[in-house]
Amino acid sequence: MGILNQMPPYNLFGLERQDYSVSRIAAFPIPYDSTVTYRSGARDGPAAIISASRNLELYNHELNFTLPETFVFTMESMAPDLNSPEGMIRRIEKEVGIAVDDGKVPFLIGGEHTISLGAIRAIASRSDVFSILHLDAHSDSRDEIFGTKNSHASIMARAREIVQSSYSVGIRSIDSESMALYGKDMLFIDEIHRAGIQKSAETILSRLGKRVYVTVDLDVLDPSEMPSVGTPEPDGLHYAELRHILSSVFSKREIVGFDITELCPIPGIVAPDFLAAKLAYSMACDLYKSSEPRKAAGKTKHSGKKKL
Ligand SMILES: [Mn+2]
Repeated sequence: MGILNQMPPYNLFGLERQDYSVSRIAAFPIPYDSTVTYRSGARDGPAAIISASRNLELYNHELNFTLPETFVFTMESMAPDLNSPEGMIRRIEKEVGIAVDDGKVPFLIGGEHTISLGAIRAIASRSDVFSILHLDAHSDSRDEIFGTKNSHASIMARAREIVQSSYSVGIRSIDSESMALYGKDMLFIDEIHRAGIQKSAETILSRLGKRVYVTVDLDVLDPSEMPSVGTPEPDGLHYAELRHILSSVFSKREIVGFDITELCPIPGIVAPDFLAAKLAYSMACDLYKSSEPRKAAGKTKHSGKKKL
């Protein structure tokens, strides 16, 4: 029994009712940042997003509806595997796989970008083909860096080995080798500036299959709006532009999973944390609007309180 005047519960969006069995989105907070190459601290990202999200209105003014309380279920934070990035990716793949088997759409809250690979593997091993929409300032296409093939700088190199199509958007930092190999599968920030956001969103849709995994590295945004990232790059997308792209993709494609990564909170500067929380909320609302909640598929394996 709780007290009468209590703060919203500690989960994504501070939802009063949490019921895994009827939820559509399984949100996985993953406080992991072992392979970052510059400023660390993305391990604090999930807590900052959840804290900020508890202070958001559940009424969505943009879409004129209120997100149902049970649509999103927040899992317990996943413990990091400090042994190796590969071990961490395997752990994420296993946990996310259980949720996918239960008919959930996984939503990873990072944490560094490496975590996406666990979800991409889990979904790929269970389902038909899907495309990856990769929103990022960096191409993340290094085959290897600092002795590992599984770092936040290599996630798209690994993802391309798994899925048949991917499209990277907002790119403005890339090495010449990756440019030669994969440049054709990228929409660079200067191209977006020239074409405008509406036309760019159409181009993005034309490059994606029917089913899409969406991965957001927050450094795709301009550092003036999103300074709280490990490796900021000038001249990024504005929040409204990112929202335009995401709402167009969520409304016109089947979303098999999505993530928000690389929030690296700066003490005392909370606006970026709220931006990330609002982005998470908007994506959850987009998913609700675009698909009738499916019936929970058969038996439920995750208790929702599972400890590793
Ligand atoms: Mn990046």
